[in-house]
Amino acid sequence: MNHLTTGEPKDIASTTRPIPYPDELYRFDTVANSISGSFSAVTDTDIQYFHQHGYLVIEDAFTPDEVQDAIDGMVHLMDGKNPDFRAIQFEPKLAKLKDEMDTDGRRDAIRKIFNYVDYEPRLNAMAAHSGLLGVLERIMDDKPALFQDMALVKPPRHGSEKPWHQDCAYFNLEHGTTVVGVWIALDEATPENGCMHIIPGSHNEGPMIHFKRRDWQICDTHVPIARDTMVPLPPGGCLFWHGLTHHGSPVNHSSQRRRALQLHYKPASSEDISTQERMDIYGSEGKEVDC
Ligand SMILES: O=C(O)CCC(=O)C(=O)O
Repeated sequence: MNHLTTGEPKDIASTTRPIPYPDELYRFDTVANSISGSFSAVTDTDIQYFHQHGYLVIEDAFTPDEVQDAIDGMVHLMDGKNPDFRAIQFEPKLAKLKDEMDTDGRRDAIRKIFNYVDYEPRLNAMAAHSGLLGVLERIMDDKPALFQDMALVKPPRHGSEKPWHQDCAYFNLEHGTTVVGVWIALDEATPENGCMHIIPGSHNEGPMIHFKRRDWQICDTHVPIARDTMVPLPPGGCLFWHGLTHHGSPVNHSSQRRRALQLHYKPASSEDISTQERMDIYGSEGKEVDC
C-alpha cells in the first residue's frame, strides 16, 4: 500500500491546541442532496452529478453489519489490542489525561487514527468494498488506488474543528488528477456533532492558496461561505468528494460520538509531483498574498 507522505501534516490541529474560529464560518441551513439504494443504485446521472457539483452522497452505502464490523475494528485498534498499531492521536485538550481515563473515556479522547488498513482486516474490508471501488472506478474512469486512510473521530464535547481546505493541497499529485475522498459515517453525523460541510461546485474553481493558520487551510475570508452545504449522514452513509472541493467540519459541541472513516483514492495511472511543485500551486510563501 502506498501511503503518500507530503510536506504538510494532514491535520495540524491534532498536534497543537485548537484555536477558536468565527461562528459565521459554518452555516447550518442547507443540506446536501443525496441518493439511497446503496452503491448499486448509482446511475450515470449520479456520476455526472459528482463531476458537476464535486460531491455525491449515498445515504445507505454500507449495511448495519458492515458498520458494526468497522466499529469493532476501530475500537480494537483504539484499545491497543494490536500492539503493532501506534497511529493514534489524542485530542490536544485531553491528551494529558489519557492515562487516568477508563476505557470509554480513553476512546472518547482520541481525535484521529490513521494508516489502519494494513492492521485491521475489518477496516480494510471497508476500503476494499467492491461496491465502493466500482463507484470510484466510474468516477475516475480508471482503477482507483487507495493512498491514504485515516479517521478524524471528533470526540464528544471536545472534537475540534477541521478548517476549510482542499485535499489536493496536501497531496503530491499532478494538478488535474481526479483525487476522490470518501467519508463513511459509523455514528450518525449531525450538525451538532460536527458533520462535514462542503462548498458544492468549488472543485471547478481551481486550486486555492493555503495558509498555516489554525491548520493548513484556506483563509477564512476566501471561503464562499454563502454556499456552505452540510452533509449530515446516518451510520453507513457515505460522502464522495473531489480533491479540489472546499470542505471542513466545525467543533463537536455535543455529547454524541462522531466516528467516521476517511479514505483517499487516486487513479492508478496518476503521476506524483514533488512537494515544491505542489507548494508552487497551493503554498502562500513568496506570493505576496495575505490572509
Ligand atoms: O472528518 C472531518 O471532520 C474532516 C476530515 C477532512 O476534511 C480531512 O481530513 O480532509
